[in-house]
Amino acid sequence: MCKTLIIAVLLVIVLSVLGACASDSNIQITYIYSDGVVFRVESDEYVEITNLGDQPQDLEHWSLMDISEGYPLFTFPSCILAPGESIRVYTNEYHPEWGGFSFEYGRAIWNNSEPDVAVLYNRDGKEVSQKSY
Ligand SMILES: [Ca+2]
Repeated sequence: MCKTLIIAVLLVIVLSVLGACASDSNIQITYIYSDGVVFRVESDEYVEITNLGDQPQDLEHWSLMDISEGYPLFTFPSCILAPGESIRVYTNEYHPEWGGFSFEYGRAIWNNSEPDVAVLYNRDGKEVSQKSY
């Protein structure tokens, strides 16, 4: 009886830990629009992030960085990303229909000739997604 209960409790703990990990890894960088049309500053470049899982995820304190350069770094405010939903982090434009996120960076971020690598970190600073183009 007692043994069964302990096993049941352990099972619940293991499953919830696995569940937490799985939900993090379901948030992925799905597209990088690196070659913007806005002359020189390419403010219309963006990185698209999608929730590929079936649970909503709050991105508060998550961050996105161009690790090829080590900057810039964008840190998310509170934002619930619903299952199947995508948001974009623009270089220096605001598009409310895509969440309204921007690096507010005055120069192009994503190199057109030598592809950079974008990394998404969760609130614990752990890498959850990496993508080049
Ligand atoms: Ca570019």
